[in-house]
Amino acid sequence: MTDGSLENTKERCNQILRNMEASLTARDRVGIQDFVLLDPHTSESAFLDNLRKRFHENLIYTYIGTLLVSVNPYKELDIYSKKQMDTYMGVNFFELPPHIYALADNVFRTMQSEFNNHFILISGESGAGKTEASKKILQFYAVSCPSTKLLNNVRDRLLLSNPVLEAFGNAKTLKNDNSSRFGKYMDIQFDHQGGAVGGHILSYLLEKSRVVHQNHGERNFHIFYQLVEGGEEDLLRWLGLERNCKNYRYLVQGDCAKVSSINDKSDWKTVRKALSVIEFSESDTEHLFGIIASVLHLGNIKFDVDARGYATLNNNQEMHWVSKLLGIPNQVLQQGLTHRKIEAKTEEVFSPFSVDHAVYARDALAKAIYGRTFNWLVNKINESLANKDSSRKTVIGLLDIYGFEVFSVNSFEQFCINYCNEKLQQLFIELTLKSEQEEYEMEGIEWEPVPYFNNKIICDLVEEKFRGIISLLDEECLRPGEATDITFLEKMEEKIGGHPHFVTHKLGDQKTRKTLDRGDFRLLHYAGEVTYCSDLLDYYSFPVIFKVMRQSKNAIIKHCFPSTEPDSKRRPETVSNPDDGAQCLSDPSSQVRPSHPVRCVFRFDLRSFDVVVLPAGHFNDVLVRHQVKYLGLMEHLRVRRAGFAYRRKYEIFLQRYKPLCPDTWPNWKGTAAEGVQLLIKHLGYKPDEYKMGRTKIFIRHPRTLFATEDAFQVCKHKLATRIQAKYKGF
Ligand code: AD9
Ligand code: MG
Repeated sequence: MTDGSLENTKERCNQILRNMEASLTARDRVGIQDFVLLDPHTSESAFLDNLRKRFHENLIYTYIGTLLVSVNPYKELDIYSKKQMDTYMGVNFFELPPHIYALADNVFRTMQSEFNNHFILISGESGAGKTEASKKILQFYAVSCPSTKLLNNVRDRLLLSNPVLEAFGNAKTLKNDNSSRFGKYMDIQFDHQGGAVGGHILSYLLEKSRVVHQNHGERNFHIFYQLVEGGEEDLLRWLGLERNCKNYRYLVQGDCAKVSSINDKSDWKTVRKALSVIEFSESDTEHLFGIIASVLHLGNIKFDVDARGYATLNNNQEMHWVSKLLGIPNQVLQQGLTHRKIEAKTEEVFSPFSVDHAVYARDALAKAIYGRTFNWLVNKINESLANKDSSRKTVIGLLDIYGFEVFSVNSFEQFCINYCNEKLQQLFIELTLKSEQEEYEMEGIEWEPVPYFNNKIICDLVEEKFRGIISLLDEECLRPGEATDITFLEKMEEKIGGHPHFVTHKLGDQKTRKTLDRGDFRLLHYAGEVTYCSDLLDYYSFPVIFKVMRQSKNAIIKHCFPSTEPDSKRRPETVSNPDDGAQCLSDPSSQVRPSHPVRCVFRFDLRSFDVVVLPAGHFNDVLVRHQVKYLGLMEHLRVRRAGFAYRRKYEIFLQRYKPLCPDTWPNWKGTAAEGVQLLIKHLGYKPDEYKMGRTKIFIRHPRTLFATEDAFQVCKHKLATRIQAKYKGF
């Protein structure tokens, strides 16, 4: 921590310089720790060389100014110990080698000193290390923040919310054994003293299709396997489950129920313990696991064909368990799963389903039950994290969503996930490349614009009113019975056929046609091409069976299927239906926009600290190069290198550092800008170290600011000592 002595201040500044020099001399071996220090005309290859060199020395973190780039080592490194945390606590950003703790600490101290809200945006493709990065940050705060008994309680809940959410929201995919299948925005609330006093979590679009279908080599959500593998004998008996994942259709489609990197038994214990810390009552957990088991039983329900060719259920054992666990009469459930209700003028008519329809209804129900239970779980965790004290707090927000995905078959959920990533890329561009450059222009700072690819054109393609893909999908969903995959595709071809980022078989050239089926469409995303099947229309819901759920005696199900729910027939099914897509399509980036109230209480200002994570393992050049390109890291570097590391409104800068030349102010009457000019003259800033904008001062290098900040700390310390000495006798 800053101890306030002048000698120490000098030593710290020298240390920064020594660090930088050491970094320059050792660059042949370990590369450079801040890309800004690379040669001015850095090529993409030099950029990659630097990352590779560092990676091979187990140096996974590198800065681009204040942006942290992290390369996934796929192995445990001894860099996250308590000792490491202590080393980074209270130390200026560039004083030590790059680390996620340096970033976390810097965000925390800026929040403390300026008393404003911040958010940390973590981006990168699936498996790159976003969730791990967010956990490291949370752990750092848990250890470094002031602690009392009460605060420790909050801290434990914050930490333990993770294994619970991961159990219910993560799964093994081909890219990542612990892939987040939902987007998560978490804010941590701090009081005046910097104690973590509460938190809040927002979740986005859980990938519910996974409940009923998994691709080869993938699993369902972890919790199912944890329950079957780790659940206590009594519990399993009560739930009617056998200790064998292979017996459940919803668990075996990927043919990999057992994964060497996952220990379902011990994870079960962690989740059980976490649930009790987060204050889940006995009855909550009973109902919760009742639901998980009922989903497994639902998956095993088989329909027979009756004499007329319709679906029927005969004395089905699985049905008995679903009925028991959900607390709904067997007959009512059976009726709901095998019939559609047609409301005529004066009466209700039940029309029977074919077996295909019944299977579809069963799966739709399983997805809806699981998805809504997940939302209930998040709300429940939020109740436990809620800060009861209404005094003003500051917040650090962490955004960790599922990364960009391309599979061999990409459906509606990949479409939503990749759209989310497009929106985040927009936010990233806006906060870094766009707004940074615009600010220089607005402030009248001389500036050579750096060109970059703006993916707004792709966001518009998806979300534009009346002609974006989502609008077109909504329109088709309003024509049940008439709309098909093909009519949807044709509609897209008609309305957006000329768009440079949209291709179909019909619209493509000869080469494209060879790789694109007639029923599919391709989007040229910022991160690469993805071919989607146009079965997006499949996302109809089955309101009859959903209505049946309202009769449930299971408290969670009752809560999740309220009788006040609007009739889904009267609204577009895909976008506004809470069961399919809505949350994702409500754009996570909107939560962290400066103009957007977060939970109607806080406003974020424009301070963001970003982490970019890259997948590597064996440092696959092609993979990393691709990501460096699509994440716009080279452009980011160009902007950072030419720009200024720090900027502050004149008023704020003057207010803070005024005490550094106390003799100037007593009779002084000038503008804040004039005051700052006097101040920096007094501090001896050299002309190339700063620029005066219209409303702000821009400081080129962080070390200039650190020296000023440290001098300020010395001054504060001296003042405090003087006051202490003066009042000693009282
Ligand atoms: V996804 O979009 O949710 O599919 P993430 O979140 O980007 O993805 P995740 O954080 O889950 O990826 O990391 C994937 C795996 O990489 C982890 O399970 C770890 O095995 C590994 N990993 C990631 N970061 C680190 C690290 N800093 N140190 C060691 C790491 N291993
Ligand atoms: Mg993740």
